[in-house]
Amino acid sequence: MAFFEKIKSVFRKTSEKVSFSIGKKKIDENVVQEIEEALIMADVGIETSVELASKVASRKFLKGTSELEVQRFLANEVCSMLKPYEGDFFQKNPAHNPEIMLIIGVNGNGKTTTVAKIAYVLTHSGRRPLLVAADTFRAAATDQLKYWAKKISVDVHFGREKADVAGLVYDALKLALAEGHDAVLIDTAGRMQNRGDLLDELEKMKRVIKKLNPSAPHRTILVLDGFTGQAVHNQVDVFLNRIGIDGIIVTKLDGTAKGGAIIPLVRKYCVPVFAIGIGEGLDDLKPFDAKTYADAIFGLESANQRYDA
Ligand SMILES: Nc1nc2c(ncn2[C@@H]2O[C@H](COP(=O)(O)OP(=O)(O)O)[C@@H](O)[C@H]2O)c(=O)[nH]1
Ligand SMILES: [Mg+2]
Repeated sequence: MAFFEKIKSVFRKTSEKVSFSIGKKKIDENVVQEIEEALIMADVGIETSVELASKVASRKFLKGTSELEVQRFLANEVCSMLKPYEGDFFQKNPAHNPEIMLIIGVNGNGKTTTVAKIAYVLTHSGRRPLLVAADTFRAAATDQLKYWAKKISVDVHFGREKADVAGLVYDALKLALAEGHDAVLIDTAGRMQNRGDLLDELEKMKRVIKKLNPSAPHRTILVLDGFTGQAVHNQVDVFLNRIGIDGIIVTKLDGTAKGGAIIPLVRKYCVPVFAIGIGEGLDDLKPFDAKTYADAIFGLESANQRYDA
């Protein structure tokens, strides 16, 4: 399946919600209202939905305008809203050697899987990542990362269950330097927003990283679950305020009907979307492309560029 077809099917449930019908009507207040409600249903958020609907109202479409034309108009608007937040995530900055990435987020959001997917992409461009199992909370978490490391033939550094993670990360960074890894991907425990001690631990980990490399972590990545919808804002608030984040990765977009939630999220927090997760496989992490995303949530055809290259 061509890549865009896949993305379009990933967002099918969202695009079904976003749909509206004009028929032979002209685009009057009722149609605008319908568009606004459809956007809200797809988790685009009230403010952005109202804004988009009012753009349709003030555009003064002629009688006989088709749904398709209005969808194209909306997709273009969404694309320009999101364009500034396309991350250059997979670009290597030569000044960062090794490039240290800290992967954080609530339990079950997809951190460990995402670490494996990032490592997979990096190895394909000839890089040598070291995975760090800094979720020592449960032994199973380390096993999960070891499983992926083996599968993609990359090194993994781990410790005992309940081991002090700051010490573990310190050792891992030393090892990465000694063995010439050009990327270090640190997988962390699911820090529930109300678990102050876990957030303290994460802050401590960051301090240790900075001690060894003041410019690191180069990418603190918050992993979010595409099924969470609007409630995701609470998670971003906590991690942004306590830890700081450089960008987000939204996982599990395959199958969710809440795919619109990315729009109000990035507009509110002004954080880039480094990548999106569209499945459980290693190859299911893709760079975020505003046009592809905007076209897909409106169910439009799109010929793209960043992916097809
Ligand atoms: N469908 C789908 N499942 C995903 C995606 N990313 C992660 N998962 C699944 O979500 C579950 C939790 O993932 P995990 O990486 O263990 O989350 P963690 O607790 O944050 O480390 C696992 O069953 C993953 O296979 C994705 O993009 N799509
Ligand atoms: Mg995990």
